[in-house]
Amino acid sequence: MSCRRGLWVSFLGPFGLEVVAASSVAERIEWLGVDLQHGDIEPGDVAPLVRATRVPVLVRLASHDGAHLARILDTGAAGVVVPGVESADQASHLVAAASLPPRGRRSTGLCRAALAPSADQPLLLAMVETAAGLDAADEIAAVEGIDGLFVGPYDLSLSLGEPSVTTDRMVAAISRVGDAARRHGRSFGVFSGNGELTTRLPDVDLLGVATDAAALQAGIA
Ligand code: 3PY
Ligand code: MG
Repeated sequence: MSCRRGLWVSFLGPFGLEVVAASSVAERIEWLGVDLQHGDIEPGDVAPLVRATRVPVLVRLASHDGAHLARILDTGAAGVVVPGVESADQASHLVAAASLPPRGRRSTGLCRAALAPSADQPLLLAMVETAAGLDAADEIAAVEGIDGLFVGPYDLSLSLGEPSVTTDRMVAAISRVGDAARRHGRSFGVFSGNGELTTRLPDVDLLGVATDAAALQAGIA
């Protein structure tokens, strides 16, 4: 997969996404990360956002709760990004929640996902953003049904006690996660939001370039 650039959405509504789609760089935004962990978006906002855009929507969940995960997949989102995954056991629990039988125990029903073409194979991306997650990156990537590892460098820098996301140790840690993903044939993503970090990253499949809030602030400035 070549590098696909995404915008992280923490407060925009459907009209905001239409404004993004009408911007001069719209064709360079290839996916949206809708954030339920931080920011101002509630689970009930997700389906209208999915409807309002033509690009795939990856939803960052608020927790590992299986019912929460399944409800979000019911919206027809292209996938979920699960924060703070730290073990193969947690990854297996997420796979079970995200997959229909026989692989998992996700229930089927007449929901929006049943009408959407991508509904059968939503992506399950595990975030690596703690020291424990970093140590477990290889075993998480090895779990069948995990489609990719996605680094959260800001939490990871806090967990590792690093003063910024651009230190050599951070770049090495992020590369380690990328190596684990590649070893198991998984996708590799990073939220960056930092130009210097972006230039120092290894090859990534999914690059979170900026948040909507940062883009608005930069536009105002
Ligand atoms: C982090 O850097 O911790 C993130 O979760 C980015 O979204
Ligand atoms: Mg984080």
